[in-house]
Amino acid sequence: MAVLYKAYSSPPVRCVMMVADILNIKYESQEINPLLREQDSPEMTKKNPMRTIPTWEEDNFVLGDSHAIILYLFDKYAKPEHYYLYPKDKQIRAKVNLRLFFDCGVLFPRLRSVMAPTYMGRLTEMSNSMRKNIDDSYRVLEAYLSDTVYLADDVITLADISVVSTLATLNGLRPIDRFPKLKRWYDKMCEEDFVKRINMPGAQEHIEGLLTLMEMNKSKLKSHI
Ligand SMILES: N[C@@H](CCC(=O)N[C@@H](CS)C(=O)NCC(=O)O)C(=O)O
Repeated sequence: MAVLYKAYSSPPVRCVMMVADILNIKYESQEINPLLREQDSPEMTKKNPMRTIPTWEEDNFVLGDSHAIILYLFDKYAKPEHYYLYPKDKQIRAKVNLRLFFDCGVLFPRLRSVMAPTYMGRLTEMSNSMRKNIDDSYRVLEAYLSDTVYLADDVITLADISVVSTLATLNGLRPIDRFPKLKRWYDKMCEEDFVKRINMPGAQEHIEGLLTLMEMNKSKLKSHI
């Protein structure tokens, strides 16, 4: 059986879990604690040299990066009733790809730039430049929602599932309220059963964890003055 190396609070892990749920894929979970850097063990480094979760292992084949994983899962497991997730139309598919690259290359790294110093005990609150960078990426998503109900099409695609996993944490740190189309899209996504069941509890855990660590960092840094 396939194995997903995961921590439930991780946005890209939640993305893979949602796609696996929609495609009805059974897998075993192997918990990895990124705070203890369990992803750095020699065994995990061999499996995924990027040393990140999610990591997917199946039949001696190992894949890192949620975006690569969900495309693989779609290729391998999607049945005709799932084809809407990654439409055959070349231009819509290109739009899905663009949004996936945006999440991978821009949106998630902006969240990660808050996560990493928080975990390292250095961040007590988000800086202005962090807030500005996050707002800039919200502006891009707002523009992507100009012509379609969802991010790449009028139906949910892999792009929406990828972005909602990152956004659910970001929204708890920097609310999207000033971006009306994004807010409408997010509220609609939050009505989906798989988002309610899989994404939101993990996101809540992630937000609370980050805010608690920021508070702890404040007291720790104060006591060093
Ligand atoms: N682009 C990657 C990002 C994965 C990632 O950075 N995951 C975090 C947890 S949310 C992680 O493993 N961080 C450990 C590290 O970067 O050292 C993906 O989509 O899977």
